Amino acid sequence: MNRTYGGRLVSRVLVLGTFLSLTTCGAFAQNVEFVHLNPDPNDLGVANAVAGRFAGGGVREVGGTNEPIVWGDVLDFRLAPGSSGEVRSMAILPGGDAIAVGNVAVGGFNRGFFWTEVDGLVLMPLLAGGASSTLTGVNSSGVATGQSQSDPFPAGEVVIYDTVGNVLTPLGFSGRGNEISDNGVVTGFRRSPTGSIPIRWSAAGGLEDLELGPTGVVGEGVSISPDGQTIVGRIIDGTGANFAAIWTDGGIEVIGAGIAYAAIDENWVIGQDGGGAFLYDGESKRELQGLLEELGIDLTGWELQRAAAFTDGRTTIAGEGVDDSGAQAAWVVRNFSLPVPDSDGDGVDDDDDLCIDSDTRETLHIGGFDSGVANPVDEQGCTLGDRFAEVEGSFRRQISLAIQLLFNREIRGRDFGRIIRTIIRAEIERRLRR
Ligand SMILES: [Ca+2]
Ligand SMILES: [Ca+2]
Repeated sequence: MNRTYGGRLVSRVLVLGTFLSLTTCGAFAQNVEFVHLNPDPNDLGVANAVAGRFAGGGVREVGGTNEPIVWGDVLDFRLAPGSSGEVRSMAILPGGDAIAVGNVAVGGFNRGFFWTEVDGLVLMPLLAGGASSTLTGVNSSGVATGQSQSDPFPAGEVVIYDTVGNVLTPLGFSGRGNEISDNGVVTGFRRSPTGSIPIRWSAAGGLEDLELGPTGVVGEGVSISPDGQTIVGRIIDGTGANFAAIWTDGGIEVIGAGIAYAAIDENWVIGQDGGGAFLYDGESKRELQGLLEELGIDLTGWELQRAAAFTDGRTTIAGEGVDDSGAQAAWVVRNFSLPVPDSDGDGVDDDDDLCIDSDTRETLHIGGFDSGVANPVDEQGCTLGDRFAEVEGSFRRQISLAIQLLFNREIRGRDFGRIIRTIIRAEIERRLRR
């Protein structure tokens, strides 16, 4: 514990400097926050995972080494300085500590590891007859999955590794576990003579193949929702093209080109397609970059290429892309929510707009006549035009509205005169038409 407190002390000393560097390229709008995780121009970032205040992935430094790294909000952790590797998944343990898993090069072989702030980096033991391994997923109990070379399966056997009890369990088939849900359901792929088959595995249900759909030839489950109900990933058709797929009890749903990388449930899935990072909301795939720009985040010069991981329910998303200097960059978005539409385009979101279909003409029109008076929108989303539309056809109510606006100092005397003249013109026209 002393070490932990020591670490916290160092963190406090470094708070200011690191916080500034983290937020240099951050933009703030409403509550949404976009953070460039590796703003140092010497670092190139990949974000595969996010958990609580941490995000993890890989970073390539000037020396050309892809190191595994965990970015914190106050302190970054280089898990294996000078060694190549990558963080693949993260979770928050019951005590509140973050755990990261991934792989790191040791003596020419990739080795699966887990990392916590308290224990640092710990290599996963090897199976008999194996030299290499990787860990790709971890859940909030510290149970991880991946693959390890073994005697019967030199290409790699799917394993479960309980990092808390240090228990390594081979599952008896060739393939790789990619992610494990909080209730212990594993997804990934198994190797077959025809290629990779997406799978679901649980202690109770054993190994099941997932459907490939009408066009899939091979595929893999990339991730699984925390509750174990929704698996996402990809199928690959006969031409080699990727299609993002969602598997539930109801079978497979293919949501278009690309790869799905993470899911909260079948209606909240992120991934990558030809347009870059996407968010699928149960109805359509939408470009994350466009959604963030709608929320006021300035992403000029950026290209968000992949959305890779969620945490904190639906509100935190991590991934990578190209930053405004053209460098590969890892990013995290916090406090995200879908932008609320502004149907009438008056600048007031539908949720707050009392006049949902405003008259947004620049000037106030009454009975078809242009008064020439400005037609501003108020905080409730109603324009002067909306308010006159409510009393359309009543000369008396139009006049009293104009008087009320004058008394409330919403209009000036000159505008009052113009409005009264317009009301009279409209009234004369109305009577002539009778
Ligand atoms: Ca509006
Ligand atoms: Ca409105």
